[in-house]
Amino acid sequence: MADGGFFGWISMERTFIAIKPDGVQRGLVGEILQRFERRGYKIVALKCVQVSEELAKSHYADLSERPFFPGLVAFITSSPVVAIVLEGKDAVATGRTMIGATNPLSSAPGTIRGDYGIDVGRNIIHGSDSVASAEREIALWFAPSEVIDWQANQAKWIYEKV
Ligand code: D4T
Repeated sequence: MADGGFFGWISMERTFIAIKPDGVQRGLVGEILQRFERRGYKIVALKCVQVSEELAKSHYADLSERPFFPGLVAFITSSPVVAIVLEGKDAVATGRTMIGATNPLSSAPGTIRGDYGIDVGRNIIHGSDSVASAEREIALWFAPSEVIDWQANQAKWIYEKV
């Protein structure tokens, strides 16, 4: 990675973020991207995707036995998703913190779900829940050539050491 990997015990990471059909339909893409950009996270991949049933089922494979799975697959394939890879220090856990709890009604105000959502089946955005999930999801959604290594000129104004 651009900066050599580790700052003490906190690592530079990549996380997979998807703005779900409800977030795209409600015109929240710019608003959501702005939060991550302003925080200091770097966009290294971004695209609009009409999700196939195959991709939806692979992405949510861990949930295939859950009663809400058919509805979840129908929802995620119903309208375009904006798929994003963000890079930065502690991107996976901090991304989840910024997104909020799975059920928007339990999400704190100031989080994305806490500010924009109500129902769990319309919770606007997905973020990887671990570094291992992020690696799996990035590989599932993006070809290697779609994920760009680039240096942000402002990095030294975000991080003490670059
Ligand atoms: P994602 O994976 O979308 O970031 O959500 P979470 O990581 O926060 O939560 P999850 O994997 O448990 O759920 C995935 C997805 O399923 C929807 N869902 C979830 C639902 O429609 N009904 C439910 O009861 C639950 C638990 C919402 C998110």
